[in-house]
Amino acid sequence: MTAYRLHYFPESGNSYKLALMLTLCGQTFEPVWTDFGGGVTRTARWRATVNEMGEIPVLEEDGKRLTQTAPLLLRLAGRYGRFGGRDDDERFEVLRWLFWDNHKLTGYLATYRYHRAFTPAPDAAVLAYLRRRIDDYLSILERHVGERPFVVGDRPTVADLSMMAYLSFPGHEAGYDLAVSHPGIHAWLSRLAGLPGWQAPYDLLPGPRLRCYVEEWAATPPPASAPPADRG
Ligand SMILES: N[C@@H](CCC(=O)N[C@@H](CS)C(=O)NCC(=O)O)C(=O)O
Repeated sequence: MTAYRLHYFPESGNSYKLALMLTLCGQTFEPVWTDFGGGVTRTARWRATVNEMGEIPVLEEDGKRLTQTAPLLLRLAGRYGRFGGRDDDERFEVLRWLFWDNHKLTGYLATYRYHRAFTPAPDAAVLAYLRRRIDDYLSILERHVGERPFVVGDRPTVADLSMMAYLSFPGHEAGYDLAVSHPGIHAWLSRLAGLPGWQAPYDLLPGPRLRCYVEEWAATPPPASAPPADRG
């Protein structure tokens, strides 16, 4: 049996992809909370000893450190015979959407959400630019999952697990109420949340959390200097 250790931080949707996949495959992992907010992944020491790419998550398999969620999800799918494609066409589709997710959906949404919710003074122009891009990607996803139950046909694959990750955090962080704005995505997320063993991100990824500025502003709006329009 493989012994897994997951280097993560709770707000990391990329970490959630692996934590959820392992959990749905009936595997346990040792959580290794990492001080991302404190900048540990930027240190030369961390990059020399944990991940030369400077990124979270890192998955250890029996002590071997591996990174990049897409190949890791595919590796786990092959190992446990779960959430992979059934034939060449499905495998091609899974890979196609994994690339799209990494480049577009997760790539922009993770950046936007982090800047919007977890930094003290986000740049309104940067937020507006990123939001326009994400709105486009969400409209693509809304159409796609509105026409089929899962990303690749009639059953969930690692493409779903990858694409759902950043959309599964509390809505106030990215500032989308998907039930209202994207009912097809909302229904697709509900189907995935119904998988046996599914858990929400912050339940699966415990430990000290980053300061969430949007949450604080929602509770007590600052009187003098208003937050950027996009973040209110
Ligand atoms: N494509 C990578 C993305 C990993 C990634 O961007 N992780 C974020 C945290 S969730 C990170 O470490 N970012 C650091 C940076 O961009 O400098 C994967 O799928 O593992």
